[in-house]
Parts: sequence; structure tokens; C-alpha cells
Amino acid sequence: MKALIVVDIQNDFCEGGSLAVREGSQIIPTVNQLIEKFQESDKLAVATQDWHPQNHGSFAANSGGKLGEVGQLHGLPQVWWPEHCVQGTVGSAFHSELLPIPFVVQKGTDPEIDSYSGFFDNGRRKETEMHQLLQKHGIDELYVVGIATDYCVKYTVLDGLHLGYKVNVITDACRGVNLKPTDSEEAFQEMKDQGATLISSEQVLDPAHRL
Ligand code: VGL
Ligand code: ZN
Repeated sequence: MKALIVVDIQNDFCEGGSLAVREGSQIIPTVNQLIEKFQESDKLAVATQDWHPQNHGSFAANSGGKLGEVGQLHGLPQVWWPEHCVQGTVGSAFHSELLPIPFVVQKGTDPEIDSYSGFFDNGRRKETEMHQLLQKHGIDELYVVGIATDYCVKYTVLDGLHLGYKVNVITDACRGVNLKPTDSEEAFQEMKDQGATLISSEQVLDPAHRL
């Protein structure tokens, strides 16, 4: 059984947000078509939501580190981010053009550790409810879209593969931060090297592509 995973399409990651990703909101019409196709075929769609407390350790202002630089957070390498996706703020809300998605998995709630993946925190110390939810629905194959290609999309895909799912990444329905201009390209390559299938939305939306 197949499921669509929509990663972090939240205001702070779109144009005008505090951690705006270039062209972030451009993927939304395509993502909405995918949500409709999955729902029309009675397939599960799950959204992830970055959901930080105000005192989250990944925020540069809380760490004393410089924006975009890498430091250490409780023993793990950590990029220092601007304050973003603080629980309950407008920035943490899903973009208003995104269709509602019935299942939402929140992550990044522990101030002491960041959580890029929809499955685990960055140390794989704690799990979200994602794997259980997918197991309960008999899911064995994922289609992943969203923001950011080089962080939350990438780690969600790699953890999905690690847990034994077949994983498809719909590349034109993803956008990246690109602290380094080639980061998204390299992220797609790494996902592919680890066993993910890179696919286009055109292929998935083709009526010949059965879910
Ligand atoms: C993300 C940086 C920090 C993401 C979340 O959604 O890719 N990136 N928090
Ligand atoms: Zn975050």
C-alpha cells in the first residue's frame, strides 16, 4: 500500500517566512494535485510539521552561534537556524494554499535535539508516531515531496529506506535551502545512492501510474 508524505510545507519555509526556501510555495499546486490523486484512490496522505518550542537549541539566538554555521548541540553537529516554526505561530502553520491533510506528524518538539526526519530525531534517539501510523495502514511504499530537499526531505527519505520502505522522491515537488548551491543536487544523489527512486510529478500524475 502506498502513502504520500508531504514534508514541512509551512509558512516559515515559504517566501516571506523566517527560513524562506527559494520558490518554496511554487510546489504547492503540484503537491495539491498529488494529494487529490492519493485521496481519490483511497490512499493515505501524511503531512509533517516542524514544531519547535521557543527555546529550541537549533536557533542561532539560543545557541550563541552564527546563522548558517555548524556547531554542536548535545554532541551532534547542528546548523544554527533563524528562529522558525515556533509552535502556534503563523510561521509554523501550513501554507494557506496547501490542501488540508488528515494526518499530521509533528517533530522538533524537544529543545535539546533537532529533528529533520519525519521518523526520528537527528540522533535516532526518539521516534515520532510516523512509522506506527504507516504500519497501521499497511503502508510499504512512500512518495515524498516538500521542503527542504537538503534537510527534512532528505532525512525523511533516508530513514524511510532504513526502516525498509520502498521510497519514491518526486523531485520537482521539492525545494531546498542550498546553504551551498549544490546541496539539493547532492541530496537527491545521496537519496538515490541509498536506494530511493527519483521520479517526476508528471509520471506520478499520469493516469497510467496506478497507486
Ligand atoms: C528544516 C531546517 C530546520 C526543514 C527544518 O524542514 O527542512 N530545515 N528545520
Ligand atoms: Zn526546524
